[in-house]
Amino acid sequence: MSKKYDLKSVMLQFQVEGSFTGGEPYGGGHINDTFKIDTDENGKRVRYILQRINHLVFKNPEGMMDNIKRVTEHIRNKENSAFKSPMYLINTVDDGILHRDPNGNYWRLYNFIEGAETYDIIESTEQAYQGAKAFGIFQQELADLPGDDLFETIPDFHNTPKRYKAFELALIEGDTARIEAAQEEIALAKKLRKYAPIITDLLASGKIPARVTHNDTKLNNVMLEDGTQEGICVIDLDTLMTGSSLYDFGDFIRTAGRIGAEDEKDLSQLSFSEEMYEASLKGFLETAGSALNQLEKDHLAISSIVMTYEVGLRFLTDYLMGDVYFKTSHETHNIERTRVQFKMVDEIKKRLD
Ligand code: ADP
Ligand code: GN1
Ligand code: MG
Repeated sequence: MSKKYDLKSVMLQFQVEGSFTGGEPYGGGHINDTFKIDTDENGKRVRYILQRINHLVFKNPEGMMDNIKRVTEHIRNKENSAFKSPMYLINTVDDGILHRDPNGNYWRLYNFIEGAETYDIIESTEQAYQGAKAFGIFQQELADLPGDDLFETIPDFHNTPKRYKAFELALIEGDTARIEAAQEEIALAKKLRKYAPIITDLLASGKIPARVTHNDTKLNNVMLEDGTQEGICVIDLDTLMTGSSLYDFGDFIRTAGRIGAEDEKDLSQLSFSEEMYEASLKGFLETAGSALNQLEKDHLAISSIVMTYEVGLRFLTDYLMGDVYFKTSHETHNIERTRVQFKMVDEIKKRLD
């Protein structure tokens, strides 16, 4: 991936003091192309995160970057922000926040959060507690974001009934061999349909409020400090927009409650951990909890099923459509991810009933 792009010349488009010494693909995100960049600033190594925005997914990169600028500045300007190492955008040489290269690619640059890691698979209840706490704080710190509503970077992102409709369309327009191969998963997607409208119905009835939410609160979108494991920075701000607390809690549990990988091939290796759930619930309630109404609290547990089901539907739809959305490493990657999500719906149900 790094060979495809001239990272050194892209870096020249940003206001960076040091000289470029190297860059390589970084992290396990499914959407953007992320690079770790090394620079030398008077003998000191300074690192950055350079990203090529996936503009097939984010069709209005300017609107999205406007959200990110507003939010990162809001948090950075808070006198008593709980985040030790906030992420911020580095300006381009012409004082913008987005560089468009001659091939039409959009690039942005962030400070590198040092002394911390993201985790694809949960390792301890402390991580679950700290991760959920960080996403809860993030929601708290954005509750007083001034100005208009954030730009909707992906319309109907967590509208699960619309995700179901997209799945139904994929059954008509998708790859016939893949539809044939995925009969079992298709049947499961249909069987679990009742979960789709739970959160959207609550929002539509006004019984739970719309809030500024992160909307992509997987475990590997929070940086946990080495040693203390404290959540020192929330990252991946592309889907920040109006949403529900239930989306954020549910998606965190989807990843932090799961023992095993998101694409584990051996389903018998997977389980749902009540300890991880309890630790996450504690972290989220201690922070975002004070703002939640009773109905939101009552639906926290089921939100983890809804969000796990939704992501399963999305992986399945992408598999049927020929892998056009999520990055995949092999032909059957999306169907393997689908199986994990649907198995986890079952596991969560068994434990939370
Ligand atoms: P995607 O939208 O593709 O998921 P992310 O913004 O989540 O991309 O970035 C992918 C990975 O890169 C993250 O999971 C994290 O490991 C790493 N990363 C992203 N931003 C930073 C940062 N500012 N500092 C350190 N690591 C980062
Ligand atoms: C994507 O970007 P990343 O890898 O953090 C996706 C999420 C899914 C997740 C599944 C913009 O998250 O919605 O839940 O994969 N992000 C986007 O792992 O679609
Ligand atoms: Mg990410």
